[in-house]
Amino acid sequence: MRQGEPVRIVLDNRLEQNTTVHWHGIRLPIGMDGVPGISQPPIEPGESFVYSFTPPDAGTYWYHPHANSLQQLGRGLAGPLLVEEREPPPFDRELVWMIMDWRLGADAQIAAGFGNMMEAGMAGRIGNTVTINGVVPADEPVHAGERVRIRLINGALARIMALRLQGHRPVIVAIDGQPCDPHEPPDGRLLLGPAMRIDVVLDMQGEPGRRYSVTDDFYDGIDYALTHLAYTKAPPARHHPSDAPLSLPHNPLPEPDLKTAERRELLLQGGMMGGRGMRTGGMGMGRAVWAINGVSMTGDGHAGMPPLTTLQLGRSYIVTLRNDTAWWHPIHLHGHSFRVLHRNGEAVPHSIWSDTVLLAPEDSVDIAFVADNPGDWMVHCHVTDHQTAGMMAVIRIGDGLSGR
Ligand SMILES: [Cu+2]
Repeated sequence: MRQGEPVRIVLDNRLEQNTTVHWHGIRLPIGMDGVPGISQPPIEPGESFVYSFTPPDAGTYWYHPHANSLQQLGRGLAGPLLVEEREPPPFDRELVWMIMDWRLGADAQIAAGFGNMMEAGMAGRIGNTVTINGVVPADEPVHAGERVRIRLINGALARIMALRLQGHRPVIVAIDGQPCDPHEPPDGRLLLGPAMRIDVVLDMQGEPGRRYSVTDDFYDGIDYALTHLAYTKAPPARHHPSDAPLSLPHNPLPEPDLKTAERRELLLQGGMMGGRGMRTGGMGMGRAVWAINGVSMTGDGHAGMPPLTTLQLGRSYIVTLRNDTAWWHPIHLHGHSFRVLHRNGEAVPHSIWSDTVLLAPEDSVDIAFVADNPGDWMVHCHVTDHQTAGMMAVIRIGDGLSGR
C-alpha cells in the first residue's frame, strides 16, 4: 500500500468457518478493524466482505484473522502489510522477514492440540520449526558494501525472538511501523514479541565470500541459527558506509498532551506460578486463566462485551500497563499507535511509538496516546493462547457506537 492512498480489499471466505481480517497496527475506522462481534459481524463461509481504508502512516504492518485465531493464524493465515513512504528512503535494497513458527509432528504436518489449557497458562503454543516467509530459511545472499533495510515481523502465535546478527551492527529505524530515532539495540539484541515489528538498517561490512549467522537466543538453552547472511564474492559496492541519513520521515501521529492527560491502569493477571488473587468475571465463554483488571474476555471478540474503561474522544491518556504475572506479554492496542514513555520508572529513549509493547514478568510500562479514533477497541496480549484464555478487554472511545 502507499501512504495516504485508499485501498479496497475483497475478502472472499472460502474457509469452512467464519473469519475476519485485522490489519494490525493500521490506524483505520473501527468498522474496518476486523474484530468479530465488536467491529463487524463474522464473515460466514461463502460470504465476502470489502475492507476499505486509507493508511495514514507508512511502515511495516501485517494482517491476520481475528476469528478462531489460534488455528487460523496458527495454520498460516497471515501476511506482511507494507505501507510505502511517499518518497522511497535511500537504501540500496529492502528485505522482508516474516518470521513464524510451527509445531510439526514427525510426519511434518501441523500437530493438533491447539488451545491446550496447560500451555495457555504458561508461554503458549511455541512451535518446533521456525520459518522466514513461509520456508525453512536458506542463506540470505548479500553484497559487501550495500545498505539494506530489513523489515522484521514476528508472526508467531507465541514465540518471542531475540535476534543477533553476528559481525554486524543493525540500526533500528522503526518499531511497529513508526519511525524512531535511529539507534543500536541494547546488547545488539533485537527483541520481538509476537506481532511486533522492527525495521533495521544494515550496512553490509562483512567480508566477501563469508557467512555470518543470525541467531535467536531468547529462550535459555535453546538458541539456534535462524539464517545466515551469505556474502557474494563480489568486491564491496562501496568501501565506507553511506553517509545518507538513516532516519525515516515521521508519520502524522497526534502528540499526546502529557500535562493534561488522564490516567488509567491495566493490571495483567493470572497464569501458572504467580496467579496472585485472580478473579474472573465477564464473558463465560471458554476457560479463562488470565485477566485484565479482574475481567477475562476469552476467544477472539464477541458482541456485548462491556468496555473495561471509556475514554473521551480527543483527550490524551497515560495508561500504565502492570504485569502482575510470571510470564511475558506483548500487549497490543487496536486502532492507535502510542508513545512508550517509561519502563519500570525509567524514561524510554529514542522517541518510540508502538502498537504492541512487550512486558517482562513484573514490568510496568507507561504508554500515552490521544484517544482520537472513536469506537470499541481491543486491547489484548498477542501471545494468542493468552488472548483467547482471557487476557483481552475492550476500551471504548467516545460513545462507542461508530462501528455498529
Ligand atoms: Cu500474554
